[in-house]
Amino acid sequence: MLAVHLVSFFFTKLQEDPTKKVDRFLHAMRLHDDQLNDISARFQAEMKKGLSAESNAAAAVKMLPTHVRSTPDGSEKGQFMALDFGGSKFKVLQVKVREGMGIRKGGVEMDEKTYRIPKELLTGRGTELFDHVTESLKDFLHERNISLEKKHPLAFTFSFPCEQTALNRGLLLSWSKNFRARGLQGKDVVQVLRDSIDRTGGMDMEVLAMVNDTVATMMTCGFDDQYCQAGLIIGTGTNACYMEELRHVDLVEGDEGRMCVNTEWGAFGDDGALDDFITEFDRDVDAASNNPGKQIFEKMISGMYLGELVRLVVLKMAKVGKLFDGRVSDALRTKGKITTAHVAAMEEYKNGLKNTRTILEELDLSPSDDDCIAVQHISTIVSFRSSNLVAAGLAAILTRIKHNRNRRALRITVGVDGTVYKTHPQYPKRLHKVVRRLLPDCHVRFALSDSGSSKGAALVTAVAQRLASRKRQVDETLSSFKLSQEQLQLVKARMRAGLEAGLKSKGPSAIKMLPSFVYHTPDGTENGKYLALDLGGTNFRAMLVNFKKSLQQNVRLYHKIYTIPLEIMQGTGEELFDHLAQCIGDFLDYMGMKNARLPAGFTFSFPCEQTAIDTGTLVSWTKGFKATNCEGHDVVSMLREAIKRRNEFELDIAAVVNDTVGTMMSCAYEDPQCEIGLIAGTGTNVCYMEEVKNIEKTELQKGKPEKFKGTPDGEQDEVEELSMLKMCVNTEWGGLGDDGSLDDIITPYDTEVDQNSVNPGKQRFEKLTSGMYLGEIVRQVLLDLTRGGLLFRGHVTETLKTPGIFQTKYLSQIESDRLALLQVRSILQQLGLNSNCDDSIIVKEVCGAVSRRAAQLCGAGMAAVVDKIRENRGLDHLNITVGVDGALYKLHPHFSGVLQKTTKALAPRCDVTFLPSEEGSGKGAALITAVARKKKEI
Ligand code: 0WK
Ligand code: 0WK
Ligand code: BGC
Ligand code: BGC
Repeated sequence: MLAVHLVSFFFTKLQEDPTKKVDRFLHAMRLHDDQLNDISARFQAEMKKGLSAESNAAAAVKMLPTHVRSTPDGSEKGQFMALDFGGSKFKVLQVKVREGMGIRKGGVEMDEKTYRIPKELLTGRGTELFDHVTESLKDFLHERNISLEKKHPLAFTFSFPCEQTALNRGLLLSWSKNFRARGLQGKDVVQVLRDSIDRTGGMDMEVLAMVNDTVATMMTCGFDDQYCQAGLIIGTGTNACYMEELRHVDLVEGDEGRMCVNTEWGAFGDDGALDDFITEFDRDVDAASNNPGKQIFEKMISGMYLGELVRLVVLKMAKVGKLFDGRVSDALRTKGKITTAHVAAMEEYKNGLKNTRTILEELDLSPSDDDCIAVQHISTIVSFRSSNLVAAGLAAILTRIKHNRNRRALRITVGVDGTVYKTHPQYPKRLHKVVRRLLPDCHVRFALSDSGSSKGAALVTAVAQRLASRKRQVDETLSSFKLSQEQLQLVKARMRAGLEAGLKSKGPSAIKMLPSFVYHTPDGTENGKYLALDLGGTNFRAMLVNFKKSLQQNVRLYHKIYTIPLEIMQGTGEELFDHLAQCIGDFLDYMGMKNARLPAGFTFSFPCEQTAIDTGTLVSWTKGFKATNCEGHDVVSMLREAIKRRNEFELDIAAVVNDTVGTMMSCAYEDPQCEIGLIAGTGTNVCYMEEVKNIEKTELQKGKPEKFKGTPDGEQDEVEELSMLKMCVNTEWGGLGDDGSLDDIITPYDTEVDQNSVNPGKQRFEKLTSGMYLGEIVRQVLLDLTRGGLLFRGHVTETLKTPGIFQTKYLSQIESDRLALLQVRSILQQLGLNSNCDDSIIVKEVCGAVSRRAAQLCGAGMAAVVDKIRENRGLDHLNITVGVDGALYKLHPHFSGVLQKTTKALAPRCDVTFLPSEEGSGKGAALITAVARKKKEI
């Protein structure tokens, strides 16, 4: 009896367990965890390669930026048409998303219809394929009585690798799966769709977003589960996407926040990275595919190929006599005869074996039970390898997310879709199990996208719509800051008219054109020590300037800066000048020159009417100054009295100059061609050397300089001389527009700033162009955009309502190209403004629009000045230098460039060199003082 058992045992032993035979035959396909971890590590390396700008071009795994920057945040709403193209089914849908209610709460309604795609179109002309798509869309509209007139936002799920530069722009890199239509590779498929919609006609669609099916699947599941940060398709094809840190996505500007990356992992291995895992069957599948060498990873995993893999294994085992006693049928030899659906059927719990027999008999085979077990096991191994490879890829992605977020443990949800995952009985369980085994410290949840990806596509479109409408509204708001060439020409003409009027009219003119009594630029003979006092826009500066004959052109300077507290700026004139006197005292003390009784030049950066070089009556304060009892008074006397009151030191104030004049002189010391001084700082202003004969409003002629007095010989050369005589005129161009001449470009934001200023109605040009006001204009625009819900989620914070909170220096920082949006956010943070990435982009845009207009307006003004000088001198072409100072010109990243370009464009017959002044206007004031003293000595 025992003997019988032994024989039958060995016989069965001999009669080997069919699965063992298959295990051995397919050992290369049975991957264990080390191998999976190895594949996972390889894929992580591929991801890095794809993300980095240097190695992206050569990378097999393209890591395509999708421009989807956030998963759903519940604010999405609207009605959308959607096209779901590229999977096994082509669907046209209408999706209705209602505000803030999750899917479970029925927040999204979908109405869909699947349309067949005739086989020939898959390999026909691309335009014909898209026409079929748009004709189906039109048919759906008809069938569902959806208005053909109304403009419908359209969400386009296109499940092929596309290089996207925006949500609604994507170049097709290559077809995959069973699509091979001609003439579309490298084309922007969104444009191709638009053209096809126009060709089909009779409907109005706005294609707002194109997304990959993985992205749409992530968004669909993300609507309900905020942990959903990755999308996975295991269908006809396979692919995955996830939310990557933007700073790692080199191909997209900005490193703030996150962006969804479509990995296109189907191509993993196209560069040979998986060769040691490729089996002969994989090679056969690839060789017979319509894209050999491509999508290697996909061909080991996805539904389009699993059935074929099983067929080839069964065929091979049959050929070598390991199945069906070596008998092979034509059907078994025929490509595609075993489908992935067959594989799934073979693996069904209960009916798996029965299905296997049915399927094999349908292939004209007559399998034995063992054959059926073996073939079923082949299916198991092939599909098991598929889920294992997906698990390895997913493990790589989730590990990367864990590192990105610096987490020891990660809780995440993966949105999944695709026929293999949905219809293969064992697939999901196997996948989940292996993923959790490979990632013990990750809590991974798989969310099945139960209604396809179009919901997600609609959500992306909702975001795109919101972003598009916000951009439209922001552009509209900023359009009033965009000045056309014609408008700038007009400003130039009005500036010119204002200069002319200011030279003529004795009475008040918008542009005051104040004579400075500085007749010529320095001639380098200046010598000695001078004290230069400089009351500018934001601070007071005392400076010791020492011109040493011996040191060619070499000037020694020592200076100290003192702030002017607001209460002093807006206190009494006495307090202001006492404060200046105290600062001077401190400086002289610091220099040990209290008893030096130095000759001093006083740079006073406010409009002063002068009748001589050492007197100046303040016409009106500007730039936030409002000290009382100063306007209409001689600022030199007020300073002298303050010094006397202090009774600590003495000064010989020999000259008072405007900071533009001081700046011109400082720069003329370096470049004799410098005959214009420009300040673009807290305030804005320009001076230039005007022909005395043109300064009609004053009896200057009568006031001809000493040296001309009484020279007996021949009036002629005197007249000649006189006509050649020039004097520097402080234009005070800041006043342009005070007569309403700029009302057509002044925006309501400017009016608001002017109204809130200490000198409403005054200095209108300055309030459009200078540092004191640009920040306020930006704040007004940001307020308006926030009230419109376009910014900071519509939260108007106290901070945003605080005048002066947005200093102009922030503009310079925010607009610097080097500064990433991150820094913009931190500046906003410092201001107590919580912003997201989109907010930062808008803030940067607003700052850019405001500063660009300011620079253009100054450029238009400068064009008027240089053209006037050119015409004064009857020149066809003028070469001239402008000495410049001011924080806006010097520190703003774009201001000076735009100003120069605008001047060039509007005054093409003038070659204007802009020379930033090194030591401010102090040296200039000292030079003028030196000249003034010399004259006094004569
Ligand atoms: C259903 C989605 C579609 C995606 C498809 C993939 O709605 O966007 O392309 O899943 O699975 P497949 O149909 O290729 O099996
Ligand atoms: C530096 C000059 C000073 C002038 C100032 C203007 O020395 O005279 O007032 O530039 O620039 P702000 O300080 O207003 O930026
Ligand atoms: C395509 C992917 C797509 C995947 C799943 C692949 O062949 O390249 O873009 O996401 O199939 O449909
Ligand atoms: C003043 C000018 C000064 C300019 C630049 C303006 O507010 O009126 O006198 O030159 O600011 O500081």
